[in-house]
Amino acid sequence: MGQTLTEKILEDHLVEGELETGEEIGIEIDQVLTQDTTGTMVWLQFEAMGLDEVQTEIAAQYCDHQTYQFDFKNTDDHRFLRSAAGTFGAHFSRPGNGICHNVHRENFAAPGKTLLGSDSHTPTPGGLGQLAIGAGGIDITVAMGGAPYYVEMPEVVNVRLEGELPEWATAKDVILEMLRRLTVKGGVGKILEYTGPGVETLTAPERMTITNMGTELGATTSIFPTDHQTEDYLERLDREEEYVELQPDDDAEYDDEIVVDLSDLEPLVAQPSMPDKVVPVSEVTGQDVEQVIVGSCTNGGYEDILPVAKMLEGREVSMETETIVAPGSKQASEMLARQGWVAEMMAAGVNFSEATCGACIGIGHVPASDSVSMRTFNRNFEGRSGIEDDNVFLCSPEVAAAAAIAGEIVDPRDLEDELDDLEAPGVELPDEYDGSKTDLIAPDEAVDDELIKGPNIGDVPIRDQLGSDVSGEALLKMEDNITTDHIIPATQDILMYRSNVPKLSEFTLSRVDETFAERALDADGGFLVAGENYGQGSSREHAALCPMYLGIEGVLAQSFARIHRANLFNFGIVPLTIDEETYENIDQGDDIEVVDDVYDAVANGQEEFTVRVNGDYEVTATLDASQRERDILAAGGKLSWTKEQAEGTGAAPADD
Ligand code: MIC
Ligand code: SF4
Repeated sequence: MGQTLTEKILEDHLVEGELETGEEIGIEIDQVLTQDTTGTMVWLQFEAMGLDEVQTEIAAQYCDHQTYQFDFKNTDDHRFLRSAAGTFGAHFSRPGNGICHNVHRENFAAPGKTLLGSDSHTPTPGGLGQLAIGAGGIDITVAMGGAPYYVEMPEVVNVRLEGELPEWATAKDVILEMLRRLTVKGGVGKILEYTGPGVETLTAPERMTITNMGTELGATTSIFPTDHQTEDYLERLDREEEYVELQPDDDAEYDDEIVVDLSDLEPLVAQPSMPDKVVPVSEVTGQDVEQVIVGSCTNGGYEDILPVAKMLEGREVSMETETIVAPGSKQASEMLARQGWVAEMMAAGVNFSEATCGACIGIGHVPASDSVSMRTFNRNFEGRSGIEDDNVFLCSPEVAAAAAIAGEIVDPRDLEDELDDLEAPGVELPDEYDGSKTDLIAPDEAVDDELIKGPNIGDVPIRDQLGSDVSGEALLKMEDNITTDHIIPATQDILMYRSNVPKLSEFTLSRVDETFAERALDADGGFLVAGENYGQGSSREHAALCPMYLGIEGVLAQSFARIHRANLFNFGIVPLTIDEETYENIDQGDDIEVVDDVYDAVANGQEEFTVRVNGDYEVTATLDASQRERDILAAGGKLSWTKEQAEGTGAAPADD
């Protein structure tokens, strides 16, 4: 039987297990990336595990989320990260050099290699044939220490692309169409492998828009085969020697197939406030737009901004609409500036920003109350823009530019009919990506050789071994699709405490219930109850670390998002699955008691747990976990487990 491309790369990196769907596999990691808001914990954990040198081929530390450094705590984080990269042997990308995924794809992403990153959009270079997975920080720490990464072998789904995109339809519309069809949980437990004749019609950057936003489907990752488009992109980056031809076998067998005919696509938007609320832009035209932002790791590349610049050339943006362009990398800004496009955009009324995540997580450019913001980003979860009850639409750069010109949501095809000389800009790659590399510091150029910790850099909390009795109040009951932005928001006022868990914990679930953190601390233990897809979104392990710090011992949910589920194990919180009826019957404030000896049951492979509610009736909850996950949970989390192992064997700490 032939192999899928996913299986080929996994087989090349397999160190444990078999490539059978649902089985746990261990794979070797070639590259890791981390960024400023997850990176501080990564390096603190690296230090706490007694590791002293990065073992992967490439490790890269980016400073991209909070580059404005509103507070000395952000700047201290960046200084600490530079010192950690220097001390332990990672590349360091300075604040302002760009978003991790953009800078990584420009400099390091390579076909056939594995990449693990502490950011949920790590799958971006899947568009270059790299097998790239997002994970929690401590998983990155362990992989950087040279240990394999363990993951349940996902289903591999064939997404067969046919036809060719018509004018004004873009790569963003391909992934929005996938979200329309599959929803934000449709990709959980799956790798989406793109195949078919439509693939070669897409340039590598377009493919990376699609793989980037595969994260919003909940997919483990997304990947494209490599071909002349991949080679062409690497050549323009001056890295052609890294090209490898990678294709699935002709008789590869997939777990499922989805067919998307590119020729049928039209400009789409995701309406507020979920990336899967997708409709054709033509269905929502006429709404006033007060803000347009082009940027982010999904559509912040040179190739995304150039069409906007072309559409705005010689025009002015609407008086009612503030238009911001925030490039994904400094290289993109520099090239657009040298070619005169930045000046064109400025003359048209664009506010040209530094290369940063910024507004994507509500840091800067917070929309006005009761206003519509059109963004080329990947997430529009409610409140993520920095204001509750926001109205954020997600769209392609072309739809965003059309809205900036018209001052309202408009179908760019109608705008083309209305305006002289407006035509579909299409996709154009530069002859060469020739931006300077001044802001990327290689390990052999490191400026520091010891850690520099400002007063805000705290210790890594560590939990004791799991107890036999796990009981307490259902402290909070939540609905479906609770995001990590609900659990630990990433807005400016909160983000600066990412290296200070006691302080950060005060904000835990504050977007759902302001009293939660205090109640949890007072209760000294307890449960969270949630519907489907609990913890979707970001990779931030703080969404498990902070509840752990507050004493939360278990989460009862109908289902969990992949990265967050792993983070719960990594921080010693028991993730139990319940059915819909049980979810309906449990109320906030109920007394929950797991009847079994939890330590024994977890450690010894028990799957079904008896949960007594209010001392009154019993329900069943399930723990579906590998033995490795059970051992980690029983030890009180990955850090305790790693330490236990090191002490037990007297050997250097390692993952297995
Ligand atoms: C996001 O897009 O939500 C973030 C901010 O990039 C997060 C990482 C973080 O919370 O630091 C992610 O996607 O993993
Ligand atoms: Fe940054 Fe937004 Fe991309 Fe997250 S999704 S890495 S915040 S640009």
